[in-house]
This record gives sequence, C-alpha cells and structure tokens, in this order.
Amino acid sequence: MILIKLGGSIITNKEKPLSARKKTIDNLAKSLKKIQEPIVIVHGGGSYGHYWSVKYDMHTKEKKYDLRGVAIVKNSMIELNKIILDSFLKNKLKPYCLPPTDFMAGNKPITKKVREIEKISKSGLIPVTFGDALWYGQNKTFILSGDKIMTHIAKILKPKLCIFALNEDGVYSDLKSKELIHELKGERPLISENKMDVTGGMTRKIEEASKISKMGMNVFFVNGNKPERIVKAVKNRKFEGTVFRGK
Ligand code: IP8
Repeated sequence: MILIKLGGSIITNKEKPLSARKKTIDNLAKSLKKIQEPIVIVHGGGSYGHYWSVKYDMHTKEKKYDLRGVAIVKNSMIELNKIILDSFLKNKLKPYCLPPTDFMAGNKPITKKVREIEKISKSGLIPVTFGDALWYGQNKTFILSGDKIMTHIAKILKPKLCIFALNEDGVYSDLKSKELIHELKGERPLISENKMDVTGGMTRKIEEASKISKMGMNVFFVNGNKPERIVKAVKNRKFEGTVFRGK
C-alpha cells in the first residue's frame, strides 16, 4: 500500500481564500490512475481549512474554540474534499470518502478502524481522508493536521512508501538558492515558518516525515505540480525530490 498526502498548498491557491486548483487536482488524479497498487489519500486544508482556522483563531491544541468556527472549518473541508472526490471520479478513480471522525477518537487513532482503511484500499477503492476540526471531549475541539494523520496511518499500516506532494521540489538546504536536499537520514533541516498555516506548514511535514522514517519507512517529498514524479517514486524509477530514508 502507498500512502499519499496531497498538501494544501498544491491542491489550493494559498494566496486566495477558498480557491481550489482544479487543474492541478485533475493532473494529480490522472497520475494516480497510473499507480497499480492500493493507495490511500490524505489531503490538507490549504486556503479552505486554514483560512477559516486563522479567522477563528483555532489551532492544534485542544481548547474551547468558537463553535461557529468549528462548524465553518468542518464545512469548508467537506467542500474541498468534494472537489477532490469529483475530480477522482471524473478521472476514473474510485474514491471512498473517509472523514477522520471515522477512525479517530479524540486525538487517538482507533486501530481497528485504521486497519479497515487498508482493506478498503486493497478492494480497489481509494480511501480519501483529510485534516479537519475534530471533537476532543468536554466541549473542546482541535485541528488535526493531515500530516499527523499520515503518521497515525503509517504507524499502524506500515505502507510500502509514504509520499508528500508539495508545491515545492522537496526540502531545500538554502531557501534563496533553492538548493535541494536529496536525502535526509534523521537530521533536521532549518526552515522558515508560514503564518498562514495553523498546523505548522513545512516544519510539521518534516517532523512527521522524520517520525515515519524512524519507524523504518521511506518518505518522499515530491513536487505535486509534476505528478509524474509521484508515479516515478512508486515505480522506483529515477527519483526527483527529497527522500527521508527509513532505518
Ligand atoms: O493542511 C489541516 O490539515 P493540514 C486542515 O494537513 C485544517 O495541516 C482544518 C486546517
């Protein structure tokens, strides 16, 4: 099984609230069609979930947030999710919509439900889940990042490969020269923060990718604008991006 995260910055235009990059999503779907093994998709919030989370000051910490904010964030994620499901269907994939409430209890994954995700993907359906605002208990909620979902699923299902499709070529050693780091083996590169992103943007991705690679799986960061690179990564061809080598 291959676990793929479609980052919010690739599927939406982060500069413009509530704008999905439909052409890019279609191109990603066309490339995913070329993958001959079970896949599971997680997507981020981009200018949908993050736009509203910032407006209502909602974060990953469990707290009593404005309930209207919770409702609006959730609603916006459903809207973005629907755009992705529609694109997948149009491109002859068989998506299976799976909101994170299906396999999360508070901030913990429900192992039995996560195992079911693998069975669904092996049937030929493509489970599609996403970062979201979630109920925690005692009137508290929190923002669950799609990057965290990647780690939860990877830990239980041990996919053959984890891929993060980004709006960049991978991790850069220098942001100015955009010099790409081809391989990381546990070390943490320094990166700048993005205030638009309540779940931590690139820092969070690198943190989760490091955790997953420490569990023994390879994690690839690839440019989602060049989706054939995802196919190449899966087919073990010449890889363009950053690899977090599993130990
Ligand atoms: O973009 C967070 O998911 P991410 C989604 O994967 C929301 O961090 C609701 C902000």
